[in-house]
Amino acid sequence: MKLIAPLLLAAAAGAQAHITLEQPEAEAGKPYKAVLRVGHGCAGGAATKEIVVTLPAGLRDAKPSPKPGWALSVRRAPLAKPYESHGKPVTDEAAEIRWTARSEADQLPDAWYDEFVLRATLPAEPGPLWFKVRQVCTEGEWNWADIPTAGAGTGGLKAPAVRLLVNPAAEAAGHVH
Ligand SMILES: [Cu+2]
Repeated sequence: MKLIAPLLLAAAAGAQAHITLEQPEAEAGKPYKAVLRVGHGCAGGAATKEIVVTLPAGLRDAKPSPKPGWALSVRRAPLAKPYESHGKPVTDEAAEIRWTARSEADQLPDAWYDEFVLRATLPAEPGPLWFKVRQVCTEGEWNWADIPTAGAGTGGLKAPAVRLLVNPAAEAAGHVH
C-alpha cells in the first residue's frame, strides 16, 4: 500500500505544472516574446525530446529563437487573409515551430527546466490566443491542445493549450493625449 501515495502525488504534480508562458498577458498589436516554460517531462519521468508549437491564427511574423542542442524547423502555411508589409504582399506565415533535441544528451530530463522562445507581433483584436504545444518524450507525450469553451477557465481540462491573453491596446482603452 505504501507505493500508492507517491504515485498519486506524481500524477497530481504532472497535471498542475504543464507548459506555461512567462508573460501570460500582453498588449494587442505589439511585438511579443513568448517564453514557453517546460516544467516537467512526460508520465513516468520520461525526458522531453521534442517541442512542437502550433501558432494561433492572427500572429504575425513569428520567429523562433534557436537553442543549442536542438534542431529548429518552421512549417509555413498560406494565410486566410494576406496583408501588406513594407509594400509587399505577405501570403504565407509561420504556422508551426519545432525544436528537436539533436542527441540523447541534449534532451530535457524531467528533473530539469528549460524555456523555448519565439517572438511575434500580436493581432490588433483583444482576446485569448491559444498556443497548442505537443511535448514529445522518450516515452509517451503530452498534447497540450485542449481549449475551453468561450468564457470558461482551463481548470477542468486534462491537457490545456497555452493561453495568452491579448489586452486592448493602451490607446483603445481610453487613453487620450
Ligand atoms: Cu504539468
